[in-house]
This record gives sequence, C-alpha cells and structure tokens, in this order.
Amino acid sequence: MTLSKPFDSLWLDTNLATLTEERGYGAIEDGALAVDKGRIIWVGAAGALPPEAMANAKTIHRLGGAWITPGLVDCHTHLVYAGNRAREFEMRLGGASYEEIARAGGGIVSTVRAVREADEDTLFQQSLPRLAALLACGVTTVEIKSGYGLDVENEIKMLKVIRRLGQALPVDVRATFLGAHALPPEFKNRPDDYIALVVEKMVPAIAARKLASAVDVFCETIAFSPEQTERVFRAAAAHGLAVKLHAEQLSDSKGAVLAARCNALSVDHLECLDPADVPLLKGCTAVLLPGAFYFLHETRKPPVRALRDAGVPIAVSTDHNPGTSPCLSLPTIMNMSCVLFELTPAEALAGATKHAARALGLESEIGTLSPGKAADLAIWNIASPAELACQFGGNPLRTVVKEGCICNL
Ligand code: DI6
Ligand code: FE
Repeated sequence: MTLSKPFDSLWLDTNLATLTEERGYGAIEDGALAVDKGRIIWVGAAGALPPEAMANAKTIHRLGGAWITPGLVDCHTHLVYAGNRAREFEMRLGGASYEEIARAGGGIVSTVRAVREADEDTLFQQSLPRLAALLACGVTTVEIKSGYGLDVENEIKMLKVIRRLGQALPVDVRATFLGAHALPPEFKNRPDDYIALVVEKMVPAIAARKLASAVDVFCETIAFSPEQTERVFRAAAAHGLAVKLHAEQLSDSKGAVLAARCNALSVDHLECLDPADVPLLKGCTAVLLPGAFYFLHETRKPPVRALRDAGVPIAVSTDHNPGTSPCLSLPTIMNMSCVLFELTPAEALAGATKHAARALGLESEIGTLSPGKAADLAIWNIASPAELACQFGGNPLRTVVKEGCICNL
C-alpha cells in the first residue's frame, strides 16, 4: 500500500514487535507504522519511510521510545458468570481437590446456579469490569465461552451478554458455545440425554441466532467422554460452526487427537497430553493455560518441547473463570507460561498475539503488525519486548489502539 495519498495516522519514535517472523519478536527498533481506515498500511524502519509520508499523515503520534505490539488476543476465557468461588478456594487450601468439589455438586455447577438466578442485566454488569480489566492489560480481541447456563434459555442468555460486552467496549468479542461444560443437576446420571439436548436443541438454536462462531466441549472424566464430544462436534459441523476442545487437562482421554481429526481450531489445556500424540495435532493450535495449572497446584506440565519440535503453534490464554483461573492479566499469564512451562518470552508474546489469533481462525485479520491487518495495537512503556513476560503484577501498558483509534482506558 502507498503513503503517497493522505492517510489517517503515523506512529513514530517507537520500537515495533511485529511478530512477523517465524521465531522471535520480529523487532524493528526505531520503527514506523502507518494506519488508514482502521488498518495498518505500512510497517518498517523509520529511516525507510518514503519522504512524502510525513506530509500525508493527518496525525503524527510520537511515542518517546515506547514499544508497539499487536493488540493482545485472549483466545480462551469464561469471562461471563455471576458470583465468585472464593469459598471453594478456601476449601481447596483446606485439602479438597477440584474433582472432589465438582463431584460434590460444587465447582462449575455452583456457578451454574448463580448464572441461572441472575437476569441478563445483572450478568452483564458483573462481567463488564472483567472485560475492562483485560482491555486495560492490552487485550483487543477476546474469546468468551458460554457454559454456565446448561439449558437452552440460560445458554442463550449468556451468549447475549457476550454479544453485548463486545458492543460496550472497544474489544472484539468472539463467542463460543460450551453447552457441554458440565452435567446440569437435572440430568444427573443421564449424560447422554443431556448431550442429546445440546445436539438437537441448543446447537441449532444458537446457530440460527448467530450467537456463536465456535463450539467447545469439556472432554474429561468429570465432564464428557470422547464419544459424547464427537456427537457435539458433528452437530457443530452440520451447522457450520468451528470446533475447539478442553482436552487432557486432568487426565489423558485422547480428546486432543479426536479434536485434531475433526479439524478443530484449537486444543486447549493439554497438561496430560501424551507427547507421542503430538504429531497427530498437525493443523491445530495448542492453547496453554498456565493460570489453571498454577491455581490448581497441578504438577503435570504440557509437553511443550514435543509441541515446539513438531511445529504445533502454541498460544497462551488466561482461561479466566471463577473456579480454576481467576486471572485478568494476559501479561501475567505470559510470565507464568515462561516460568511454569518454559516458553521463551518471545514464544509467550507470539502465544498471546499471532498464535492466539490462529486459535480463533483470525490469523489473516489480527495478531501481527502487518499491512492489511486491523490496526489493533498495544503500546507499552518497556525498554525491550522480553520485559512483557518478565514482569508480573504491574502493568506496563501505556495505551491501546483499536482499529486505529486510541482507547480511553
Ligand atoms: N476447564 C477449566 O479449567 C474451566 N472449565 C473447564 O472446562 C473451569 C471452569 C470452572 O471451574 O468454573
Ligand atoms: Fe477453560
């Protein structure tokens, strides 16, 4: 694209982490970035800017040496819910396990009770500050799952709230239907009947209302089997919806291999994935969720080296949810992915940008600083991009730019 005609904005006195190379940051020190109509139109070294660029820029932003990265992408969250599970945290610290609490009717099902009791506005009001917190740490695209309604009416209520959140803040919100998250109490001992409801009623209703672009399942001994997962995936495919999977979080159910066979966009968690199965994941993105690993005190780590060696793209995400990962900072999760899972800081940044975009099927739109992609930028007060994953607990974000517009945070 050309800078020879007037364009909206030019960003100077900055360093760019473009993420456009296969490895590393794709760094351009003393870079320049031009934006027009919400899209990036030029990226490069300031010294290589064509001479007419300065005159044609309607606005010039000088950043005093700050770094620009692609806006962060949080590709796996359960951000919409009511109430909290701090009591359960206390119980776990007292010795109860997540599985024990879930089997005793706590866990996910306790949040289901709270969500069913909350009306749509209450659910929206409780969820909005969480989305604002993600945005304040640099997130410009987020995936949010349903899965705490577990009946037609309440799943639709959640998905409507998810849609409203995207209209309320300058964050692109992608909705995923997770009806097969847990067995609702009214279907006790009848999991196949519940899956029939998901397949025959929920998926068609949600597809008809265009309330979700993907379908997810919690494939786990305390949730749904690979066979039940496959039934849900077949319904999703029949309705033109993408699929993704919570796989191998607590046990090795071989869900990831099934998901890859069903052309899933991503397989998520993977702590218990057998490294021997990694070659079968070709085409999928592996989404690592170190917040849940940390918060549940897990010890078995995902096979990062095997994933890396096989060339499976690795994304990282908050998995924000009230029970296993109540974390609202994707940079903190980047830090955890390095400290707990031995990613490099460059892999962590790629995991929170370009590979997370791929986990949502959005890799041609966002995730790198490339001409033609959306001008979704995070601007950081850091001296080198490794600092993003090195620090935690603070917030080096200076500002966020969404489709070319500076956001008021
Ligand atoms: N795995 C998780 O870590 C979350 N959901 C899932 O399938 C937990 C959700 C919760 O405990 O509320
Ligand atoms: Fe999750």
